[in-house]
Amino acid sequence: MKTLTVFTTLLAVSAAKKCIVKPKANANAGESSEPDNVLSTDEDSNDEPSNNGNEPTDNDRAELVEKARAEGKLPSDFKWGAATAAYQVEGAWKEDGRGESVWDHFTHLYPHNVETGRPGNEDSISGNVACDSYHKFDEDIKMMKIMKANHYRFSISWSRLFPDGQAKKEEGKWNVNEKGVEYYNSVINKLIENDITPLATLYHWDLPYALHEKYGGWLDYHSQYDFANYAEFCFEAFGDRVKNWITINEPWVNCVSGYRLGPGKAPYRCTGEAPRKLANETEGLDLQGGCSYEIGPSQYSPESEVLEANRPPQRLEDVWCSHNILLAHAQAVKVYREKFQKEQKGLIGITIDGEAQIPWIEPGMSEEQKKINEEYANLAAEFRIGWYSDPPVTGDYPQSVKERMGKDLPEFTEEQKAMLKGSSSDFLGWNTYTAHWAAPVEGQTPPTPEEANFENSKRDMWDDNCRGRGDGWTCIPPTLGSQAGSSWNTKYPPTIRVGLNWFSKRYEGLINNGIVITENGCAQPNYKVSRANDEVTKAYFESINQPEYADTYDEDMIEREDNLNGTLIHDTYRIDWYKGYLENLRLAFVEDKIDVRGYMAWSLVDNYEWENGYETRFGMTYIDFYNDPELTRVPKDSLTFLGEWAQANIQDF
Ligand code: GBH
Repeated sequence: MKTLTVFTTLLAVSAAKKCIVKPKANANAGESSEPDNVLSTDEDSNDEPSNNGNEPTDNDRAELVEKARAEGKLPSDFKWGAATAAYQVEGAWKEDGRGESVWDHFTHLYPHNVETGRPGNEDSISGNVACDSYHKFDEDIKMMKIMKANHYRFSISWSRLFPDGQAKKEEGKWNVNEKGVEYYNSVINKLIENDITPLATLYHWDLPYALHEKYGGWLDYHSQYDFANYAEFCFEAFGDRVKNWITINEPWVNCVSGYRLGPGKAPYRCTGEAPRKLANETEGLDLQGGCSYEIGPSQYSPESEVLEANRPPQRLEDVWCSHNILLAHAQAVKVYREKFQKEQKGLIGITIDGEAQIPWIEPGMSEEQKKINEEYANLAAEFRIGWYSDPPVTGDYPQSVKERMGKDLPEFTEEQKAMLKGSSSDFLGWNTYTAHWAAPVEGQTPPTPEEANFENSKRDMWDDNCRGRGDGWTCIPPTLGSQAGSSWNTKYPPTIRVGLNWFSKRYEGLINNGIVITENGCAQPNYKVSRANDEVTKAYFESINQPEYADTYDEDMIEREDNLNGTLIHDTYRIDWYKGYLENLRLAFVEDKIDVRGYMAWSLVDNYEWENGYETRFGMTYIDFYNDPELTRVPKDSLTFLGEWAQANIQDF
């Protein structure tokens, strides 16, 4: 509680504040939901679907919310479940006509970019097999039951449906891979048979490789149209049963990790300062790991500037990728709104990531300095989060981002702004894990309009927990919270409450069906993560009277791959994580009156953790990827814990 008082000034949130959202009925599995104001732009207001009489009215829901708050619980229509993503769990990478995605292509081409692989074993560095959910989905459902999930968030693999990425409908028939359609139909139908509502993500980073080769993927303006066509197919084929759609998962990660920071995420473009020093930084293909120079003919912009194939990474690729992917999101929503939503009555939105920004504090710091840091925390949040969440809500980038980026920031046309505006007004998905410190960089001034560009845009602010190092990498201590099992994955439970307040205040009245936490979770601390900072972190938190956030742990918390009787199954650190985050979520709903409608734990099962491979385990279910050909699902203690938590904290559960 002590810590939270520090944030309240920043947030300026009063408990009595009106929530951003109008109430709505939740979709039950397989039933159609009646979204509130799904077509909320002014021109569209006539098209608003009418309540068919079977759904609770606004008043009913207001009552239900009030009752839940009075009892200190989440409301009975709360979306409760777990999340996964196609490439991380499905496997079957070349079965039944699936096309290659950028992840298949680049992990195979650059196996050294993935940790913990077994030399010579391609499956150990890729999602070739992963959890084999393609064949073992029934086993996954059993795990959902243990946590009492009423929702399941999964993603659809674009290249499983359209191997070359290009969906076309000719004479009423789509050029789709029917086997892929069969698979997703069976996933959706099984969920519904089990009273679990499907929450489908259309894109979780697995771009069809053919589109990368054709025009450089997200670097090209045309990607938005290919995405919208693919989305249209999905709405048409699955929308009778899927009533909750997420267009894009984490545009920041897809674009910044994929095209700038590299070689973290496919397609491993490295246009900025690379985190790991690479053997070959400037030219040619480096098969020992490193940046990819492989790219097809590409166009950056509508002006169709044709760029040469195999060109070295260019400055601002991440910025253009972000621009195009936000447009892709909006195009897909446009298709849904115009052709499907009225009849199908589902909800659609984007899922963004981003660390809530916590104003840096020091013992003895003046009130004035605290205020300055609070302001910088908001500025940093506008860069880290608002850059991606503003366009789909308000229709444009934040003013601060425009001013500081200058000409380096692409502009949306008026038409695009209109299309973007409200494109995530049904709900906003937020993946939350960690928080970052924020403060000004000492001695630096904000860039003047003449100096405004990408490089200068953040020079006077920490937008990371890495003091003065920009949006970078391994953090200089003290980290914000205890170190979980991935370099960036620190445990700081208040982040979820701080972030929910930030969104709620910023988008007041603009989001009709609340915020859904579409991911939250941790990797059990493991041998790959250095705990060198722990003492420094501990001393720091003690100095500011918040020792609980240092949360140092002993060796027995560290996961050992060879000890099945240890934390691999008895994952107390993860249980603690969920306890802390869920309590903060509950308080955000009950006390701050934030309209938060769902929580999806990441992840249902241990899975392919991208460049971190298989020994960074985020699952609530254990799988022995290397020794067990059956890939048996073994529930961890946290899975049962979550079921119990839901029972105790969600109304009428
Ligand atoms: C999610 O993203 C993904 O959606 C999911 O697929 C993944 O398995 C899961 O997390 C666990 O990793 O590079 O220091 O600037 C995680 C959100 C946000 C975490 C960006 C890493 C980068 C920190 N990510 N963050 S840094």
